[in-house]
Amino acid sequence: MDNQLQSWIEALCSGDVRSLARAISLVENRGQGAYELLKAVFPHSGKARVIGLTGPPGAGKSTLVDQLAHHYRRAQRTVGIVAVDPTSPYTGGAILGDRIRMQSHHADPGIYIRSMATRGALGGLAHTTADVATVMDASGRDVILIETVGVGQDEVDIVRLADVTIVILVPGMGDDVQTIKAGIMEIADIFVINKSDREGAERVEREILSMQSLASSSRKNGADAWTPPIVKTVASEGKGIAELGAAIEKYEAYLAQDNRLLAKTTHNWETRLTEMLRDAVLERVVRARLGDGELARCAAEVAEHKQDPYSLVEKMVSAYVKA
Ligand SMILES: Nc1nc2c(ncn2[C@@H]2O[C@H](COP(=O)(O)OP(=O)(O)OP(=O)(O)O)[C@@H](O)[C@H]2O)c(=O)[nH]1
Ligand SMILES: [Mg+2]
Repeated sequence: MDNQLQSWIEALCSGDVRSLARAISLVENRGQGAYELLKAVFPHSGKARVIGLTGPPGAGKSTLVDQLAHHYRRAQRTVGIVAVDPTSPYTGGAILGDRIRMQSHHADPGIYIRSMATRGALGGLAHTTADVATVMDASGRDVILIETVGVGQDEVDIVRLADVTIVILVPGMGDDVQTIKAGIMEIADIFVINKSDREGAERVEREILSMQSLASSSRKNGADAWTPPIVKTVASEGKGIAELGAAIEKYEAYLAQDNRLLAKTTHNWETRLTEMLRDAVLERVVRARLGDGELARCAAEVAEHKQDPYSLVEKMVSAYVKA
């Protein structure tokens, strides 16, 4: 490792915010030396508590993250926030809103906020987010909060990087609870019903409870199985935050037993390694075999049935991967 990189990493691991910012930018842009940095940083990571928050657009995720950040700061714990800015039209204006809301932290170096755009990331978003979290972790942040919009598989994947996954729902979603349950219901370690000041919070709670009872009767749960608790919050007023903090702590205690955290992390790494491998191979093949527009040309040939896709993929891969 060259000296420059070494002193950069030393500064980063001692908590220097400018080194952290530089490292995150490099990792996010996948700039030259990004992997070198990640390799060097990884051994210093693994100490932070990573908490993922997901839920539909506008559910109050940023407000809740903001409140949780304050909650942990009161306990003298340092916080890193990764906000994945969705490109969805719903949230075109929310990014600015996030910045304004999060300004309340700006005076506090104990909170470091980074927002990331989902734009243009080809399958790499989950990795980039994970890598940014790793860098924050290595820099000594005690708690890392990751906000994503839980509407698609990508977001589910991102949240799988977390030790604790919080799924946020709001009243008035109607049948939406049913619609989204397939994607994000199973990943919740804790449910939050935010905007509980609005009508219908009880109804959402009932729906979650009935889904949970369905799930537990169809599954052979051990007596020690975790049933995600439901916490009602009014994030904009800071209500329910202490209860949420307590629910997180309870889940952490659960994870600490019987090697559960290690088992969970191992499971997460299995998924991540598979994805990393897939991307690495894909990148090699794409970069080596396919020049500009080549993939589009191949796609056109397949679409016109001039080529079969099976032979095509076989040919591309076999040139680089020896059987
Ligand atoms: N009534 C009410 N409004 C809330 C509550 N929590 C947040 N809000 C408001 O809901 C709006 C959206 O909040 P955000 O925190 O930006 O929601 P978000 O889920 O981060 O939104 P996106 O990131 O755009 O998906 C804001 O105007 C908040 O002030 C709550 O508990 N009750
Ligand atoms: Mg937000």
